[in-house]
Amino acid sequence: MAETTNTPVAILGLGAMGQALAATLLKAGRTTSVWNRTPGKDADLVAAGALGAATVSDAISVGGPIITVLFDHASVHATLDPVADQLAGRQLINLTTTAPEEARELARWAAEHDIAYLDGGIMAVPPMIGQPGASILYSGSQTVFDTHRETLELLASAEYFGDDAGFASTYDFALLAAMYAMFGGFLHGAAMMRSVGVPAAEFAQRAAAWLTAMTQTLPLQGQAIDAADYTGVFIQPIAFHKAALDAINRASRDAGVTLDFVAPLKNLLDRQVADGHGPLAFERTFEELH
Ligand code: FVH
Repeated sequence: MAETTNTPVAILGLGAMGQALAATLLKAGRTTSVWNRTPGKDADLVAAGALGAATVSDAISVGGPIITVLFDHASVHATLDPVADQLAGRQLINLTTTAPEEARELARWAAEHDIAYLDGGIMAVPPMIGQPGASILYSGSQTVFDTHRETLELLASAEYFGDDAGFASTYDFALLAAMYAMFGGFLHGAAMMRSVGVPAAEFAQRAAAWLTAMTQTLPLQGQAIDAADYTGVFIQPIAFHKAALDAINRASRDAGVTLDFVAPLKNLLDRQVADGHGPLAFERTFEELH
């Protein structure tokens, strides 16, 4: 049965993200109970109408879905294990960042305790919650997702990816891996530009425009990878990129910048050229990653 606008929500964990989630629910007029391990973090939320709870038991006694937004997998168990019996028959939505196998373990633990489990990967930072652009990826119990979809949409756009509780987390980490590689490349570029007196903030403007333009090629890259067809060289072949990475390495050394970010990619390209894949498209590098 779908929830009503009167369905209460319990938020366990009032770090930066938990506070943003709770504040957004309160703004939407939802009854929200809140708990945090260290007392005192609920002051602003209580002033805004939240039900401050001194214990996890008190927080979940309000009814409705329980949202955990804690530091890590271990802190979810530390918080929920002592109240597992009280959670029987309830619906748990875990927005704590957990590795896929940890999410699957939590789903098994939940099933053993008759708890319906939905896992979520938050693709947003706290100020984005409740704003356009924020998204949360979900997998696990479809019943929980369908029942509380309206509430979840208050927080961020909500998308469901099936009953494998580890799927959303895999997607989350795959997107983060792409993001971190990009951020690392940006830091490397900023270090190179500092050697010629350009401030990082100035470089950032140009890098943002360049990277935005380059991301337009991603759909084509995805198609090449899925087809495992690396003969249509729509950007440049591996040999071209190897030469570019060699030059970037030399330029970086000359600028006194370490090769920590660029060396792994250069090594992958070197290996492929040595193995005779130089004429193939850059995307063939994907095949080296398994
Ligand atoms: N903040 C962000 O930008 C990211 C965006 C993507 C998703 N993440 C994940 O969300 C989880 C919570 O993140 P957060 O930003 O709220 O994190 P903190 O501000 O560090 O707050 C952590 C809360 O966890 C509580 N906690 C820690 N250990 C335990 C424990 N053993 N038992 C019970 N609670 C615990 C901590 O409580 P306290 O230190 O105040 O007592 C905070 O409430 C996280 O998975 C991100 O990866 C956010």
